[in-house]
Amino acid sequence: MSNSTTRTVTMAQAVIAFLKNQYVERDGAEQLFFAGCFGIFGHGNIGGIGQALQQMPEFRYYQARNEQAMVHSATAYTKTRNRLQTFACTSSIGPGATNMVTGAATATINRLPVLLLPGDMFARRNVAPVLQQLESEHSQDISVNDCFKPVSRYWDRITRPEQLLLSLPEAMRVLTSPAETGAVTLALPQDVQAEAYAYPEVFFARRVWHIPRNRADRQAIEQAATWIRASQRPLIVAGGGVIYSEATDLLRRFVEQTGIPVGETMAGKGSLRYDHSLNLGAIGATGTFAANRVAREADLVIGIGTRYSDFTTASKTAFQHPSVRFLNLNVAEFDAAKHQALPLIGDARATLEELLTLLNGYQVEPGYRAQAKQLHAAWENEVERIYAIRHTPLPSQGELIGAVNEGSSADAIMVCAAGSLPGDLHKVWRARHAKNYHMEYGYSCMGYEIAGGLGAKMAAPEREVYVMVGDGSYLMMNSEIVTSIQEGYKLIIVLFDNSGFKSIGSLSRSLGQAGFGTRYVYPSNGGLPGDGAEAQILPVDLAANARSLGAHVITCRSYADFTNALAAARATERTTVIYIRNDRYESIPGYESWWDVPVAEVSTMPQVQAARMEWEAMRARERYFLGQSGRNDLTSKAES
Ligand SMILES: Cc1ncc(C[n+]2csc(CCOP(=O)(O)OP(=O)(O)O)c2C)c(N)n1
Ligand SMILES: [Mg+2]
Repeated sequence: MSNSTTRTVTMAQAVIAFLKNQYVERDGAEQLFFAGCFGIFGHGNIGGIGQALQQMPEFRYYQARNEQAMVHSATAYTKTRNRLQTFACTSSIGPGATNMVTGAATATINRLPVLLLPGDMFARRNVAPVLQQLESEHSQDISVNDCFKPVSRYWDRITRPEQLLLSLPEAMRVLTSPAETGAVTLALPQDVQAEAYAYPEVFFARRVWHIPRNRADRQAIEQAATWIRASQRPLIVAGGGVIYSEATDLLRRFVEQTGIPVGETMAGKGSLRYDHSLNLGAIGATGTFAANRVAREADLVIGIGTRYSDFTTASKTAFQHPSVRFLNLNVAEFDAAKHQALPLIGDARATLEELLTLLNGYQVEPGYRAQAKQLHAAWENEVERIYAIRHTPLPSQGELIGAVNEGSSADAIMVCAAGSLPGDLHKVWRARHAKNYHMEYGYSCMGYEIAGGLGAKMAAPEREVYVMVGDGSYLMMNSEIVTSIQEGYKLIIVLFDNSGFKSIGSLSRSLGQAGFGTRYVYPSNGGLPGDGAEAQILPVDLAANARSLGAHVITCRSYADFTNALAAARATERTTVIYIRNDRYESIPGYESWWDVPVAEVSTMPQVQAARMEWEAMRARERYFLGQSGRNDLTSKAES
């Protein structure tokens, strides 16, 4: 094809024509990168992207109810597909666009690729201010879409049609980069979307983007092997990167050959089956006593595909060995370098493989391996205990989680994001495969649950998807129940109603604040009652709400009702909401860990003063890891 052949199309038509021909390839397997486009039309995109989607129905358009929700669906879709496929999301200008900002942050924080196409103000400006345009006195080059800059890994505004020739390839580079990926935002002025331009035909040719498995620096890998051999108590912290890189089988081999036990982060849970004898389960603030005890004494922490959030490090209190060192394997240099680690910058699977051959013949001390196995077994007993609680009159959240775990098929996906459920699920959910535990806990965004469940189901229609959601999150965003029914993607939504925030209620008590502002109850004596006070709960009927949106609803009153409902939901074709009230106070405890949430330094409330004293004691355990970094260690080796 000669470079001089052109195709005259609108800018918006060019966007869709380009996107529909983008493919990715990893390990020789090729696939389309975009599964289609979610969108809500308004004057900012209807005549542009809307018209282009209508003209090119092979790039499937999906109608969403809420722009934030559609970005969550795209995010969950790509998480389920290990970042090898995603969606574009189109919005109008103004509120439709800014509704996507929270979705963009969720995607970027979780390192998940989504392409956002918000409409923007007129580039030609003569009719400004248009409906929903934010004006500024000091610049005509500002719009609400500038809000996407900090939450996007790549951001551009297309003020001339030909800018696409440079912007779309950049967008693809970032979306398909294992290290840089996240939300990509191309703001599309509504007039320019409809403008025609003679694009070079070659621009629309099929492109296949190779997803690399970069290998870490050889010298660093050799040093890593030396560090592991020198360690007495090494511990692997498995993060989401293990799963995205499809390194789970290799991780199992690595663990079995070396005997090094594993703790799992929120995104990494499922890296190893729950019943593997060297899986210590969840690590950190919401961790198990098994992982947290081993972490406390570990002299070498091997972080694989983790960004070490404060939940993982228990706000820097998890690792207390005086000379603990970190060895981080990560595609992103930024994450690999954390805690002054010896950085292995590369793909988890490729690099672990290389490291494993260097560890031939190496095993941890038998006593250490035995201790890890014993802790694993003790933890399994604790999970059994929690699953067997039969709390009355209202069931406990732990026993209901057990019922879902045991009542769902082994290949199902469980989706969750915020509230008290993530902490409880992190501890006691038994993950049977790498996709079993789908937790959005980078942003812990209330509202992700149902929208995310839809995305997960679209990515894996052959699996049952269980959305676990609290009443607070449900109230914030339940709209995509409608989309699930429109498109025929069945969800099983398990709705736990505890009349407010169980999570923040318990956090509030731990700060000496008695649950203030965390219950869904009527005001009394001129304010909202906290815990303990007599209160009348609000007459909200969430089961009726779900029914009104078209879901099949099963209301449960007891544990027995609940297990029956789970069986009935599996036999149903339609999106089903299982509604149950559960106890606000009966909680799964913390296990020898901590999360730093500041307590008021001075207060007139005695309980707050007491909480502050406890906080100060824990705060003193927070560590800096400031020693010689692993990278410095490599240079001294070269010199000697
Ligand atoms: C969008 C958003 N707003 C606020 C928060 C802070 N927050 C975390 S959990 C929570 C309460 C969640 O309530 P619910 O869904 O009923 O779950 P429960 O705590 O009762 O288990 C709040 C307000 C958040 N994570 N996300
Ligand atoms: Mg609640």
